[in-house]
Amino acid sequence: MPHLTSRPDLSAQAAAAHRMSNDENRSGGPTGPNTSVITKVKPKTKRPNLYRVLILNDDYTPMEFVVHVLEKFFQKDVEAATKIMLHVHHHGIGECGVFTYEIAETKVTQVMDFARKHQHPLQCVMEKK
Ligand code: TYC
Repeated sequence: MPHLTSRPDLSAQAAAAHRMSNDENRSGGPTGPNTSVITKVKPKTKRPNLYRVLILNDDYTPMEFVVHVLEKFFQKDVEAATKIMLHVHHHGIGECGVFTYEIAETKVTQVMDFARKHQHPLQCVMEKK
């Protein structure tokens, strides 16, 4: 239902201009300079850049170790982890997850440190999506 007011229905900007043209709403007050500022609110939510974290196949890292890595650092259950591990075993590379830059970087470091600690050559990298 249209609301009843003293002025006709104006767009938001026209309404702002109308308000600012009133003496009591001018920027300098009733005696100040007759200037108006019309601001437009712009929605500014930005989507973050996303990065894939990938593991690479090699001939030496035990399959069970890779499954363990996927469970420990990527919250995969045994079934999902095994599927990813076998994909990497057969295709050479595979995705562990997609993250913002800092999280992806942390995952890569955690996996590389863990592999090194256990003396496995497992490689983990990130790439921008
Ligand atoms: N190819 C390894 C093997 O036969 C298993 C493996 C899978 C290693 C995935 C790394 O990212 C990897 N033991």
